[in-house]
Amino acid sequence: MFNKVLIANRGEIALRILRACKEMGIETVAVHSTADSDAMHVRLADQSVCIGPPASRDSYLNVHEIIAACEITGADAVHPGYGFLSENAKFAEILDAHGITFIGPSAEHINVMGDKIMAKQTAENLGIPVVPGSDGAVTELDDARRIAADIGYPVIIKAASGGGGRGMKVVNNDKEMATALQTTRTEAGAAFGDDSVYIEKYLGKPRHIEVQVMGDGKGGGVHLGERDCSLQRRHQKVFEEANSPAISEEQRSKIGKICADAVAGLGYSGAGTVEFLYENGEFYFIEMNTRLQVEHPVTEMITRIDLVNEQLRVAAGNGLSFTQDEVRYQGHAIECRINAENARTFVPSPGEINYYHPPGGLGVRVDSGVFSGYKVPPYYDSLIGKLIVVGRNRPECLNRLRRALDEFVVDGIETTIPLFQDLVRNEDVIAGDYDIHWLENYLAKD
Ligand code: MV4
Repeated sequence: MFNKVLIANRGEIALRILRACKEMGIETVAVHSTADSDAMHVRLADQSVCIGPPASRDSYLNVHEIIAACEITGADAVHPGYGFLSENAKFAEILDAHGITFIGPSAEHINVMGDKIMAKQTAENLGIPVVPGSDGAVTELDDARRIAADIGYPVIIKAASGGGGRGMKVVNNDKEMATALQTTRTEAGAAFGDDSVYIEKYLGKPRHIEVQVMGDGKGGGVHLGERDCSLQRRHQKVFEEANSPAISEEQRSKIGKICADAVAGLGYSGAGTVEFLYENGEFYFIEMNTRLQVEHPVTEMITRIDLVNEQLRVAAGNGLSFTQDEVRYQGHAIECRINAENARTFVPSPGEINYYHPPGGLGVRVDSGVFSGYKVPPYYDSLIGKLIVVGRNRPECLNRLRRALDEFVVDGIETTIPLFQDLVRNEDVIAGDYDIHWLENYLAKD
């Protein structure tokens, strides 16, 4: 196992990684910007190194400073968390060249999944069901029209280097195709330096369901069931649950096995998420994320498996601590992302939290680095914590979540807590009856 892990991230995920390291007897190094000197994970780490000014590109994205911090402290591995350098293949390569372990998959797997055309072709070759569409990139209008006629309108044009909702356009008929193809390609070229686009059948009312996978680094792969992340706004997830209220046990093991076999077939190492759109009982692959995700705790709460611990084991060459047969789903878990934002407008609300009191009790987990007196800096995304609640079943989980939200006090700034207090009393949410457009329609109503 590693002696010392450098945590190349901030906020709640830095603390999450630090906790796993401490439980495993691994020393920790926090790197931080000047805006995060008083952060909880910096205080709790064995060592800390200031790597630059507040702007991410000068600190959390500054590869040279991070490598220097590894060398100064003698860290033998880096955990990138999510965001920042977590899906940067170059970073993984540079660490490797310095003899430092990147806690994540190989640079090659990061690269393949970063290109959405390659990712889809790879997924299809591995037997994962994909959205019907073009076989690779489309450049010619004639080809685009022929493919659209084949699969039927509406279709969606997506940038190969996009993902997460960037660089997409829905096309409703042949007349719209010419301008849509042109503008998506131009915009993709400008935004990503790559104007490759591909075409898919547009699914109108899908759910967003993702399967948690892990490669053991020795050619084996497992899955840990799915998460339903359909409740989102502007491609930012807001509320996630495991398991999905829409998926049966048979569907879970069927799609799970397909993903686990694919991970094994790839020789993939570490944690990953296979993202699907789910409509009319069918799964359609859209993307694969090659990192730990924000919403990983809902999977942890129902499987009781520490995903960060497993990432560290795999990266150190020790394999997983469990087999597929040992994965059991117990109860139901829901996560609410607590953002420093107005609960209706989502306008950021940085500043000092003058009083903080998190909820507790049976089945309640709060992953957050904030405390009374903490100042939320204005430079980074506004996630300040996550409330994760587990119950023996979904109704019990929702009852517990209602009571936990009512206990939660964050004074001095605005947060998304009031939105969740409304959502957990909404009949569609209670029934689990929602798709990827539900939250935006709900917010547009008043
Ligand atoms: C789609 C789609 C409908 N049909 N692809 C948006 C983010 C990126 N991961 C893929 N996205 C979508 N791809 C087809 N063929 C609708 C979306 C989409 C979406 C997907 C997941 C979660 C939220 C979403 C919100 C709007 C659109």
